[in-house]
Amino acid sequence: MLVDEAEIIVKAGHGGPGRVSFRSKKGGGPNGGDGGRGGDIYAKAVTDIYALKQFLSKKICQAEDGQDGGVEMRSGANGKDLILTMPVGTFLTSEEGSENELIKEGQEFLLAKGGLGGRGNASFRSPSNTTPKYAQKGLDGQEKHLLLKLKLIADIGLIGLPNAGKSSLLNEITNANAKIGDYPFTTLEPNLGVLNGRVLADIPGLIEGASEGKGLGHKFLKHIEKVRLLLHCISAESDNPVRDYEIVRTELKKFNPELLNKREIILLTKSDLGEIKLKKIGRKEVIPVSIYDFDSIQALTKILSDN
Ligand SMILES: Nc1nc2c(ncn2[C@@H]2O[C@H](COP(=O)(O)OP(=O)(O)OP(=O)(O)O)[C@@H](O)[C@H]2O)c(=O)[nH]1
Ligand SMILES: [Mg+2]
Repeated sequence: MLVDEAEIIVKAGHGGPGRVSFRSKKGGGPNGGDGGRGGDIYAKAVTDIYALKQFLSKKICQAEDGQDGGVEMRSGANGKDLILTMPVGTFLTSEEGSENELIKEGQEFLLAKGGLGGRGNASFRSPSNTTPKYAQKGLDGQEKHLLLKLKLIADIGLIGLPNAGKSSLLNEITNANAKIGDYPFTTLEPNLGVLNGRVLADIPGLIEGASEGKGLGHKFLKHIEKVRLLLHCISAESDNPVRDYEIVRTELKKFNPELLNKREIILLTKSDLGEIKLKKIGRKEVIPVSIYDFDSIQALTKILSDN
């Protein structure tokens, strides 16, 4: 199951308290060491698109606290940092409104800073007070409430009504092994495939009223907000392909009008099933394609490799 949203609380480590202690010999000066720093929490981008799954069972992510300061001026150990892996394409929003995005594999950034350790009594020694009897406590680590949203960074997005043959095409032209069904809403979560280094995303079919929550709704359109090319699939079985096209365009517009400005290639899928009369929609060419027509699949592969 692809988890594309999660809410977590990150708690960086608390700083360890400084120590109050004195050398054992009579009149010995203060020798309490400083507490260790609390561990920081970082986000790190990985290519595993399933990485957000870990947060289903891990809502509170806590880094280690710093250790207490020791005697003989020994500092407490710093708390270990915690690195949370998240897929490339994750958007992070904090409750206070700060935003961040993981765009490249290996990228890291700080989510929550660990608290400073407290100073031990040795560090408060001064000519006017040679036997300080106090030490600092150590500071709280930062705590943040974060919303994580995965926007898959696909290059090409397959869109269309349910049952238009999107997943079948994805399986034909990429290494994907998406589920196919002769009924609407076979695809319940996005499928990804790769063609010559380009990532294709196949999302669940859209229907009229998706913006009001019908069908699987708009939830998945965020995955294609960043693609540079849309492959709009219309089934040759349809009584009214132009209307099918417009239904989907309307839903795109309601989600984000900028989606309409993306380059698109219109495909008339399942072209083996009907006589192909539709050549254009507006000024846009319509390309017939069938998973049973090898030449048409090859032609499509070529078009996508050139685009
Ligand atoms: N004859 C023929 N049937 C096809 C072709 N492509 C897909 N189909 C059939 O059409 C049906 C729907 O295919 P899918 O690929 O699951 O369609 P989809 O658009 O992904 O559907 P959703 O995930 O529900 O949105 C299946 O029964 C496929 O076997 C084609 O080129 N020719
Ligand atoms: Mg599908």
